[in-house]
Amino acid sequence: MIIPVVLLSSALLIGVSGCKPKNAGDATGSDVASRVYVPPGKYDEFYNFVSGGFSGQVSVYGIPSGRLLRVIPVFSVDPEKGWGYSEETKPMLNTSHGTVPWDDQHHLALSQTDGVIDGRWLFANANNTPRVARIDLTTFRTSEIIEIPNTGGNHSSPFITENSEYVVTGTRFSVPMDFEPGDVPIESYKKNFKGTISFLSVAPESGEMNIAFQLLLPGMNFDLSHTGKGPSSGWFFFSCYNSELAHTLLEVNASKRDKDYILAVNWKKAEEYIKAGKGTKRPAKYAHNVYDESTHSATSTMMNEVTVIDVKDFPDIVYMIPCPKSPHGCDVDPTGEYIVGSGKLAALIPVFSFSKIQKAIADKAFDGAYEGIPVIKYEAALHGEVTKPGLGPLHTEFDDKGNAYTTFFISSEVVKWNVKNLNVIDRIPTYYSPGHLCIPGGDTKKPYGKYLIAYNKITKDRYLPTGPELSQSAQLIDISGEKMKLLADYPSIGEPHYAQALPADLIKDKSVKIFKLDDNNHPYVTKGEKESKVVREGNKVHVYATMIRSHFNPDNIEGIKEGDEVYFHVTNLEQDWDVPHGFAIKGAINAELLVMPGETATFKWIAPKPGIYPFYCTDFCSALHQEMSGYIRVSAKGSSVPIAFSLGKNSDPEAAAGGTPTP
Ligand code: RUQ
Ligand code: CUA
Repeated sequence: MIIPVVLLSSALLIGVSGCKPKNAGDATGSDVASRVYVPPGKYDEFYNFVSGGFSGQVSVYGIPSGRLLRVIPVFSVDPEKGWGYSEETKPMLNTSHGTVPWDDQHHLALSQTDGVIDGRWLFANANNTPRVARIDLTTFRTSEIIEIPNTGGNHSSPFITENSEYVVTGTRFSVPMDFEPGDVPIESYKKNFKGTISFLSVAPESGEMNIAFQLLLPGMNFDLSHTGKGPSSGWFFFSCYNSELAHTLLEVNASKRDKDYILAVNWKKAEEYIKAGKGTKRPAKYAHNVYDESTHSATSTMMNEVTVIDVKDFPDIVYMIPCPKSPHGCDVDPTGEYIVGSGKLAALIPVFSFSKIQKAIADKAFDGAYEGIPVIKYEAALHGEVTKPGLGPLHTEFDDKGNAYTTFFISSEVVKWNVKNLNVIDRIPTYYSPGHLCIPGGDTKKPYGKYLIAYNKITKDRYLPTGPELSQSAQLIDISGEKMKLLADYPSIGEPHYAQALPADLIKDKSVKIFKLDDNNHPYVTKGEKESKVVREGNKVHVYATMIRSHFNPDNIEGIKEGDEVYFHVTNLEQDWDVPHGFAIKGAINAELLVMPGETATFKWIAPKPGIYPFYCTDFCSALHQEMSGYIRVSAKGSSVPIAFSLGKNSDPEAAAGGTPTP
């Protein structure tokens, strides 16, 4: 999140280090306790998918209990699950810069059909090295990652259209385009730096993404976005700051103007131009990584071209709407008529009307142009302003009763207001300084207006101290009545920004329990213990191993030589839910692998100096889990020890008696 330092320090003064608000969020009433109580053995009502910020991952919580159900590895390597450590998953983190093992994950978008969450996929952005990931909600795994060229800081991303036609991303940093020289003076910003918005098509069946086209725009910073719906279907709205086009001390230089803009994009129009062949193909280098559930393996393909439309040449695609003071959140209400812009430094919230925007365009009610893009008159687009709502509005979500809920970073609260009459209805303090908030379905046509979760940036005194670093905090708020009610606090992983949630019933029965061994098309699968083997190919050794409660086959391996490249292809033969096996070798410069039932994963090991190396299963899989282990013998480079592998074979009596090892 981008909050000027000045603001942050005033937030500390107002909300945090100063006086604690009265009624310091004491949610101990029995009524409150029963609202979040999920009895043992019972399921939560909602899945809540929460961005991990600088952890690069996505975490999944149950609502209302606040129980952490899973952390899905996405952009960061995860030794717990072997993500980015197995040969099969390494390609997922490939980029045009090589392997990037980390990112900063801010926003999430659930796939939609007709503006309603359909429970198929979850899209996630990487802010630092621009990428978008698609997570499959049957496996809770990352299935695809695509890099976005011509972009610096993929913040305004990913936002999805009503029928998941496109996932849209906007660049935070404007930069020289990849197809132009990049070695230019930073001072030439105005001339050489450009912004882009990218449209990633989503294949209706497979969900596979492709960069359909990019719009070339002035070098502003694109912050956040939301899709139109209903009447505004076919449009997109982006908040933009730094219309000053500053390239240094943005805290001051990008906050000079009274108003920045919301960019309204007619994406249907843009699509028409693309279909009519009006786009220009430009060279670009970006990775497209896809995980195949049939081979349990990912491939990374380097793409080399992208289609670009310069909006200067097609002026009816984009319009600017003035929006006070560095807009951040840009949120569209469930009816699709109202667009809320949240100026981080503004003392009011402007709400724009889609029909007024359309009328203004038809009437040419423009206030000149910004870098060639028509600027609609503020009043002509405005539905109205929420006055004195709070300080530092950031993000807005909606319920199913015509209300909006906005987070206020500086005054540290969530404010409920009516979208039509713009009256403030209620406010509730948060602890402290919320960024995003989430209402299940709260950015779709169909919000489930029962709970609201605020994601707070500052935790201070909410939990037992844990040294200088405190975890971020989520707060669950009951929004079923007129007044909001605080129900619970719970710590969160990384730094949550946006989150999405859906009713558990929508996906819980589709959750994959095992991978069918019969359908395993991994090139190195071992489908039964009898097929286990060790094969030498020059200095490469392939170990075809199986895992089943509670042994590996083979569990004694000899004939490996120092410097050999050894690939342990381990197949988990189990066909039972919740029986993964792990694999780890002493001294290996790698994480463990965690292999799901029916799956094959590969552990690469450069055989170290001669000796005996134990390996074992890391996941407590049975009463005899501790017995699930084995030995690898590594011999000197020139040794003549033949490849040998076995399970349960009795030892050679002499060697067993401690005799000298065979040379
Ligand atoms: S943006 S709150 Cu990415 Cu608001 Cu974080
Ligand atoms: Cu397999 Cu423990």
